[in-house]
Parts: sequence; C-alpha cells; structure tokens
Amino acid sequence: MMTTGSAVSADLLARFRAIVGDKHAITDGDEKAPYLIEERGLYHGKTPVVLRPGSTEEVAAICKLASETRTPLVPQGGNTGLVGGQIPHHGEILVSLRRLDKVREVDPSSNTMICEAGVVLANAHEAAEKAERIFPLWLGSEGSCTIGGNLSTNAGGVAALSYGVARDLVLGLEVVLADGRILNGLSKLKKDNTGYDLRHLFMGAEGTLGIITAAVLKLMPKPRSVETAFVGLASPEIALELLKLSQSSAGSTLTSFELIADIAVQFALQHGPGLRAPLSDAHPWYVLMEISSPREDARSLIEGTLEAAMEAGLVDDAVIASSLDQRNAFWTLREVVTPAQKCEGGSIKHDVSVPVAAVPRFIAEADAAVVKLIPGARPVAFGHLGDGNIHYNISQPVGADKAAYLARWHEVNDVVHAIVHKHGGSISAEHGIGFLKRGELPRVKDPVALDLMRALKRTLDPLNILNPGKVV
Ligand code: FAD
Ligand code: 2HG
Ligand code: ZN
Repeated sequence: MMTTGSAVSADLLARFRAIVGDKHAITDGDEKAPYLIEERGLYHGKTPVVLRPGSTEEVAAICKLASETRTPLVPQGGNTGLVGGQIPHHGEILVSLRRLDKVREVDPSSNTMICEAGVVLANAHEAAEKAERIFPLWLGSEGSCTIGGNLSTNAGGVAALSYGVARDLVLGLEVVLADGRILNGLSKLKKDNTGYDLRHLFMGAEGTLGIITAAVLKLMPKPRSVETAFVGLASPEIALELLKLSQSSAGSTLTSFELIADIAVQFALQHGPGLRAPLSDAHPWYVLMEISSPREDARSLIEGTLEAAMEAGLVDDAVIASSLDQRNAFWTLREVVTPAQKCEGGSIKHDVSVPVAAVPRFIAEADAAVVKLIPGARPVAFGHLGDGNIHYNISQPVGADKAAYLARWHEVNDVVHAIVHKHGGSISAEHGIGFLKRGELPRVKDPVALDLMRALKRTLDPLNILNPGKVV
C-alpha cells in the first residue's frame, strides 16, 4: 500500500495506534497543536496522529509498519529546533520520543551516562550533577530540548569552545532504522577500531537516517571553580583580541566566550524577566566569558586575564560575578536574546560560522549589505565567538509590516550567505538544515559530498519514510 501524508487510511491508523496504545496516540486537534507549531510560529504542520512510543521496541514496530506501508514519519523531541526539521509539513505521522525519558545508567567510574532519547537536557544535567559530574552541553533551550534532538541536530551551545559539540560527547548510540531493525551501539568504549564508526552518521542527520532511541554520553569531572565575567568593549575586532589573550592565559579552562551586540542586550533588558544591566554604562559590544577550572584558580585566572586586557586597552569596563545569582543573571541576559527579539517584530535569522579571525569582517560587511538592502533593518549579532559562530539575526525596521518583512527572508539570506561563502564559512553552524535551508544546500555543499549524502540516505532509508523533504 502506498500512503502519503494525511491520506493514512482508518485501518492503517488503527494499526499504528495499536502499537503505542490509544492513550499515547493523539488525534485530537487541540492536543496535537503544541507538536505542530515550531518555536517562532514560522511553520504550522499537520498530522493524522502523534504517536508517543514508550520503548525502543515500540519505535521499531512503528518503523517496521511504516516501511511495509510506505508511510512517512517525522521524529520529534522537544520541538525547539529552529529549522523546521521536527514539523510534519505534509501530513506525515509524527513520532514524539518524549516518553523515552529514562536515564538508564550513570557510571561515574567510566564517566558515562546512558540516556534515552526523550530525556530533557536539563534532566540529563541533573543526573550527572548527582554523580558529581557534568554533561557539558548547554543551550538556552535546555529546559525543553531532548538528548535525541541534541544529537540529531549535533547541537553546539555555549560551552562548545572547550568541550566540543554534541557529537564529541557521545560514545555509543541505539538507533531504530527505517525498516524497524534496532542498531545496538550502546558502547562505552573510547577505542574501538572495528570498522566504520556508524554513530556519526546519525548525529547531525536530523532524523533522516534513523531514529535515535538512546545514547551513551560522556561525563566530565565537575570543575572545582567557575568564574564568569561580563565585559564591555568597543568592537568585534577588540573582542577577538580579548579571545586570543584569554586563550593564551586560561587555555582550555576558557569554557565560554560569547559576543553580544549592544542592541541585543537592550532587547533583553527591555523584554526580559526583570534583568538589570551588568555594567553602569552602555558599550557598543559585550563579551560574556567563563572560566571553569579543575583547580581552585578560576578567580585568579579571570582576574589576571582581565587585568592584562585592561592594560592592553582592550576592555572598557568589566564585572566578575560575585555570586551564583549574579552569574545566573548574566547567563539569563544572554539566553533571553532569542525570545526578546521576538518582541521586536520579525527577525530574519542566520546561524552562520566563519573562521574565527574573519568574524569582525563578516559582521562589518554583512551590516553594510543588509542596511543597504533594507534601510532601517536592525542587525542583532550575538553568539559563540569562540567557535566563529554568530547568530546574525536581523530585526525588522521599527514600524515595518512583519509579514512583508519576513517575505524577504530568502532575499536577505542570499545577501548574508554570499558574505559567509566569501569568508569560507557555513550557512548552518549549529541549528541544521531541516526544512528551512534544504533548498540552499545544493548551492553551498561540495557536489561530491552531496552525492554521498544522497547515497547514504538511499541506503539507510530506501523508501524515504524518515523525515522526507528534510536536509537532502
Ligand atoms: P526537535 O526540535 O524536536 O528536533 C530537531 C531535529 O531532530 C528534527 O529534525 C527532528 O526530526 C530530529 N529528531 C528529534 N529527536 C530525534 C530522535 N530521537 N531521533 C532522530 N531524529 C530526531 N541549538 C544549538 O545548537 N545551540 C544553541 O545554543 C541553541 N540555543 C537555542 C535557544 C533557544 C531559545 C531555542 C528555542 C533553540 C535553541 N537551539 C540551539 C536550537 C534547538 O534547541 C536545538 O537544535 C536542539 O538540539 C533541538 O532539540 P529538540 O529535542 O527540541 O529537537
Ligand atoms: C543561541 O545561541 C541559539 O542562543 C539561538 O543558538 C540563536 O536565536 C537564535 O538564532
Ligand atoms: Zn547558538
């Protein structure tokens, strides 16, 4: 039987429902709604049913039936993705992994933790913390996003500078393949050269090659001291100098180095939850930096770094958090930039990376090009300078019509991405390709790489049932 999108017959629907049980098969419109709208309201999906499997075996049974009947599926975790990958745009069946929410094991001796796909990132942090360890992946969405989504998007976040991105934090994976077979790769081994390393195929695949059901995650020792500073400075060039100086004085203990334009801080202060400006005066740019050390020396490291930076004339003003509350307030200020930007009308996003040294030139050139294209447009640049990853989001001109502004999304992307390309950068540093950027991929990806990606898709999902129309 060939089935596409919402044309799932009543009989087939009943067979899918029977796998998870009626209680976990949502067909009611109101109950389905939160699964179908993505974070910014850019996409509204449709689905005949949201299936909420409670075990790997149920996921396997869903995939097997989907394969037999050629029924397309869209996997979803916390629904915080920013490229529309988790949304059933054409009436596919939605498979929510959120009920797979067990931390199966924490093994402090091996420094590993086995989490099911639906474990919310913040809960994974809590489980690690109980064992005096950390799982060093931190995102603004950590209260909702899931381990399965983090690995499927190869999420980055605010500490990738020192700890790496999601794929660097995984030793093994359990994955359900399109035909329903279960790939049991829950290995705790650091060293295993017995052929191709398959786990890396599924990380960053955005649900197009398999459904991740569990993972062996790497844990790290909890740092003994952590210090956080909020720094005001004149320009991205100077921020880059501060980054170099901080890396030479603090090495890998420099765990975060976030650049924030003044307009982003103003949005956060205006629309955020009762926040205060960390510094007495406004500055054109800010850096939020954090040092996490295995020794008790984070304070002296951050003080030494900032003193040297002041002497070199890089820093206009700086404050080191004097309490956990103040540290949290600095991070909240950084993390509310995304929601705060929503209050300023339409925002055209660019999640881009360029070589770290090229960030200042990228920002200057993009600012000039965007304002020339749309006079009054407000570039809001912020993000992970230490990784060369800038969220170059452009808020609409004050008073402009939101829909008309957002209708220029691709036109603006073209201008900004051309500058990214010129600097040897990427049009998706951490959020993925999903639905939003699929059309652009052939223009930016090496043709041989794209061929190989398509060949892998055909091999692992020959009937194209897993997240069709996403990525490739
Ligand atoms: P979803 O949104 O549900 O899904 C994302 C993709 O993964 C989809 O393609 C989906 O089909 C697929 N998928 C989900 N679960 C599975 C599974 N078990 N198996 C196979 N495929 C699956 N991202 C960053 O990288 N860095 C950041 O700093 C960051 N900050 C953010 C801040 C905010 C406020 C918001 C709203 C988002 C942010 N994001 C960030 C984006 C987003 O949170 C991440 O992409 C996150 O990893 C998505 O996880 P999720 O569980 O919500 O996945
Ligand atoms: C962040 O770093 C996220 O805060 C979201 O990746 C960025 O709003 C965005 O584009
Ligand atoms: Zn980010």
